[in-house]
Amino acid sequence: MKPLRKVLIANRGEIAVRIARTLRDMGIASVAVYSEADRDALHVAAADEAFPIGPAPAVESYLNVERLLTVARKAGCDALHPGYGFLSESPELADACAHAQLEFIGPPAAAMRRMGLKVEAREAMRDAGVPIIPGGPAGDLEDARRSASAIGYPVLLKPSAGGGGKGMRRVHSEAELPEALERAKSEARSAFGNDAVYMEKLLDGARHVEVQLLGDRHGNVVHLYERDCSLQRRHQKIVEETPCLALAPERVDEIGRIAVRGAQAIGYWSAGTMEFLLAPTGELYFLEMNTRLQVEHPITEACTGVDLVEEMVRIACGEPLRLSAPPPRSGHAIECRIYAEDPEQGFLPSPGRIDKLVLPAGPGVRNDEGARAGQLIPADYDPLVAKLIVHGRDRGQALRRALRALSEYRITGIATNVHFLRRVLAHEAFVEDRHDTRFLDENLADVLGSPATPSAAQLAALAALKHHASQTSALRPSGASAAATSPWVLAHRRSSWSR
Ligand code: MV4
Repeated sequence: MKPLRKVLIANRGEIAVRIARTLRDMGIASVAVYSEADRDALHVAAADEAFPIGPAPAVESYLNVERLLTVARKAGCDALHPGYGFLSESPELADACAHAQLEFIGPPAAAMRRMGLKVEAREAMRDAGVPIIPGGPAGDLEDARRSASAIGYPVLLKPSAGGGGKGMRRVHSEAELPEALERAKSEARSAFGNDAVYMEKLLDGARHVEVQLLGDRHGNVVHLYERDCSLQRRHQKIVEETPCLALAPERVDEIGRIAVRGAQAIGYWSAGTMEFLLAPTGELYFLEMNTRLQVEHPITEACTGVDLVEEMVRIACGEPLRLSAPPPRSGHAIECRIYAEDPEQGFLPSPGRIDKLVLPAGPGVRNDEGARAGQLIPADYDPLVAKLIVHGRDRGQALRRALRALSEYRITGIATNVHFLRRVLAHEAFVEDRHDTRFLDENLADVLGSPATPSAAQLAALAALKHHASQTSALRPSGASAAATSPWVLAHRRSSWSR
């Protein structure tokens, strides 16, 4: 167990800044890398040293394993943290680090390989007793027909090498199958360089619930509860929260135990996330496993007090987990992703130089920002500028703090989605916790036209959310909608009764 002295951060933006902060907390030196587009970036200033790695296009810089390893050698690093995105789920990078005598601050390459192939991942999880969505092969039309008649329409064709929702295709009847299969294969080929697809039963109206895992190199795995990431737009997460109020506490224990069992079955270590679909019927099914630190990890940190990056570093050093069971958690946390994009123009990315940048502060507010005033937001990368993480004693307080914090941002020079986020959080479907994964895509016009400041009635409802929300999750049957017991609805009823 040798302590680390210097870590290469193989990433950029807010996650590189966030990793640098924990390394400094731990007394470990940090080394940033930057492309030509990122010379004045905040992550360069946040690290102790910084080295250029090439031109703006990611393939010539942040995705270039050789250049990263050259910098690591030159700077005398003894470990590498990949962050998320870029090379974070590349088993080749993990192998290359091993060859270069660099600790990879992430999971074993074999687990990354296995979870990257979706059919293999399904089989491994099924064998471990993790519930998977009914499905089957769809290698050719014959296979696909047979699978579909076994599981029943509607079905979903999914790319075997993909993930994250890209290239999925719904099929409602056998008549649609031949064309859908051809299209799914050609999309898979162009998106992932591999035309293999498989089939699953289509589950509609589901919520996206994921479980945070931590494992060490000695076979111990614990979970740190769930996150609800149902609020998405075109497979891009926008708002995440924990706990998931649609899951009663005993279901949280159940899904946590299932996720731990799945991770142990593949010899997992480091931080990882198991994604599940929570069907309207209350059934939970494995979707995929993300073998990296996730964008939304800070909400788990807010409720558990665990620094996940610190734990990843200790695990990479070979230390045993400090937790033998999930730690106690408290309150409710919400994350909002601040993007450089213009919701009024179809969410067109809005790169450019940030002129003014004022971040929110005050009770329960954490900023994980990736930029500062005067900095260029390059067009070459993901337009995530910052993350707002709020924590409150319950969902009502967290939601009120999120709305207050969003109103404190002053960002000029680029367009952002801050105002859109206020509309989303103030929308009654979100306040009442009635949204599913299709909510934004199906109600975008409504959300774009709705007020960004809650009405007097909604404010009263938000005040009434108080302790109520965390209690209803225990009382409500699993999977049942919150609407009937929603404090927002109750507040309305109360006010009309009292008149
Ligand atoms: C599904 C599904 C419905 N039925 N699979 C999208 C991302 C990828 N991880 C899997 N995804 C889905 N798989 C079956 N059989 C619906 C989705 C889905 C989704 C899942 C999680 C979060 C947001 C989503 C948005 C649209 C569709």
